[in-house]
Formats: sequence, C-alpha cells, structure tokens
Amino acid sequence: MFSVLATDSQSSARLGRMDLAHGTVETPIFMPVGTQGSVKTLHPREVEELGAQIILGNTYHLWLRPGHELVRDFGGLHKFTTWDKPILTDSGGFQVWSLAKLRKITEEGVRFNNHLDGSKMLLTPELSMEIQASLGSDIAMLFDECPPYPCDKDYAAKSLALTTRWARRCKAWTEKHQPRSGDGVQRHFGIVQGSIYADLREQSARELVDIGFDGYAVGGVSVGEPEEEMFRAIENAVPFLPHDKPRYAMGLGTPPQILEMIARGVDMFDCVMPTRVARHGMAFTLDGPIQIKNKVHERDERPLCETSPPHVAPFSRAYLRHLFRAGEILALRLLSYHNLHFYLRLVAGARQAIAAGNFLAFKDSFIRRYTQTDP
Ligand code: PRF
Repeated sequence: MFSVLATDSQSSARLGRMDLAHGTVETPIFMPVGTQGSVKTLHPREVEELGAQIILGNTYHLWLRPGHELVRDFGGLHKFTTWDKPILTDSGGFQVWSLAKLRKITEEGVRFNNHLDGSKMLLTPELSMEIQASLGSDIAMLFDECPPYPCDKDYAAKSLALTTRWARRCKAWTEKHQPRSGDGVQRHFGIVQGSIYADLREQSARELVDIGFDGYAVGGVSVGEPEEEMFRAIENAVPFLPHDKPRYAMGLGTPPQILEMIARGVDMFDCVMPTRVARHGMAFTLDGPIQIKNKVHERDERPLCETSPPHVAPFSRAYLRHLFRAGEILALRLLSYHNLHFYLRLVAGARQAIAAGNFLAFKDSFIRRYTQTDP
C-alpha cells in the first residue's frame, strides 16, 4: 500500500506513494481538513483543482450529526460529499477531548456530554471503528487518548498503556469486520503517544508496531508544548517505526514546522491552520504570514503572494482588505483557497526537492525567506 520511492541522503526525508481505495497519494502530503465533510468555504471541485489528493474528516462530528448510519445509507462519506478521492478519518477521542463537556475516561472508552445538545454519550474503540467503517474512509485512525501538556510521567505512562489496550481492541474489531472503503479495503493507522518522554514514545511505537498497522501517526504533539519538544517527540518515535509504512504527524503545523517534520521522516500532515486563519484575514506568503485587514494594505496593489493561484492572483491586497472589512463571504473563500494552495505547493516543492536530491537546501532557503523580517 505504501512504497518509498526515494530517500534524502542528508536528512530522514522520503518521497513515497500510497495506494488507497480511492486513489494514489504522493508523499509528503498535506491533507486539508474537512471536519464536517466539507473543507470550510470551498467547493469540493475547488479542493480538487487545488491539487488536494486526500482530505480529512472527523468521526466525532459526523457521528453526532448527521449520524454515521445516515452517511452509510447514502453510500458512505465519498458519495455523501461528492469527494471521490481518498479520505482519512480521525477517530474521535481527540475531538471529544477538545469539544465535549464533562468528559471521563474509563477502560471502556470516553463518556461525555455532547457539545450539540448536552446528551450523555459513550465513545469506545469498537464504536469509533464501527463509525469509521460506516463512513467508509480510506484510512481510519485508531481510538487513542491524547494526554494534555504538561503531563506528568506517571499519567503519560498510564495513558499510553490505555492507548495500547484500545489499539488491540480496535485491531480485533477490524479483523472481525474487515471494513471496506468503496471497492477497496480500509486502512488503519496506530497513534504513538507518550507525551514528552523519550522512553514512553519508544515503548508506544514498539507496542503498536508489534500489533501491526498499515501506518503510524505521532499524536499528542502540537498541544501547547514548546516547538523543540514537538520536534523531539517525532525524533523519539520515528526510529522505532517501520521504514516501509507511512508516518503521519497529527494536527500541525506552520509551514517551517512542516518542512522540519519532513526532514525528520514524516510523510503526512493535516492542520486546520491554513483554512482557520484565512477566515480571520491571515494569508501565507513566501515572506511570512500577513494580516490582510491591516491598514498597511489599504492601497496595496500587489497580489497576496507571487505564487498565488490564478483564481486569487488578479486581486489586489487592497481589494481583499476591502472585502474583509465589508464582511463579504468572498474574502473568506479567496483566502482559504490561497492558503490551501500555499500548503499544497509547499509539500509539492518538498517532494520535488527530495526527488532532485536537494531537500535541505530547499527547506533552508524557504525558512530563511519566510522568517526574515523586513530590514
Ligand atoms: N490523536 C488523535 N487526533 C489528533 C491528535 C491526537 O493526539 C492530535 C494532536 N496533535 C491532533 N489530532 N486521534
């Protein structure tokens, strides 16, 4: 399902190809987030046009509304949304943690009051896999606990032991039910936890690899820890993950962080950042992010960025600023489109550089320009 096509001689970066039920994905890849079955503000054809190869959906949200059985009865998430390329679904534990009220973790699963109507619910490893099977995603994530930061070692160790026991239950469920995605099989990725503790990250990775999954994610990162801790968490997990399986860093990051993670051997990323900040007027450029609502752009004739896609390039910063200030929906759409294009172009550039054998030079020159402040 995954082949490494080239490895960088100066870093751990790799170029790969993932063959999934709904198509092929080239790695390193960025996955736009479509939590509710929609990449916010964009038409699925626009997301395709941007060159997105795989998007993300969320078990928690789609389970609560409209319900996984309804989606299943419509032929799965691909048919329901009209997105016919690969989809990865997150397992729900992390979203329960960040959105629901009165959560309680037990051996059985997570009990919580849902954030829509407050009703009491229980999400278990088996139910998470059942929901993801009904959604028919190409890749389903295992049900894990993402410990908060900071987190003492005792809690992190107990939490990771629970994540491993839940991983075994997820594996048992998928072996019994053999979930499918369209005409193919659904793939399942384990999630390495262990907070900031090197030995716990190693233990988590080894235990998951021992159970055996199609790919491995590093979770519990980008939860408020300093950036060096985040890089270290990846460095502590990657050596214990198989070379021939995809690696996914969940829920990050800034453009420089993505390149740093690729250099550390990560193949897949997802993040709400490009679309979320777009809706607040922030646009990514090769010279770093800009806030389009700022007065400096009032008479700025330039496009957002010299790499803006054809749909966005003709608009001046002044016009985009005006749209934001006037509360026009087009502003949110254009910045979302631009920012996703920026992220997808970034990983495409990384792939090209790995293939050409100059990834580190590409990374360093991108970061140098991106972080340079005006003289
Ligand atoms: N686990 C799951 N989803 C996630 C995370 C995690 O640890 C994170 C943490 N960065 C984002 N999304 N299941």
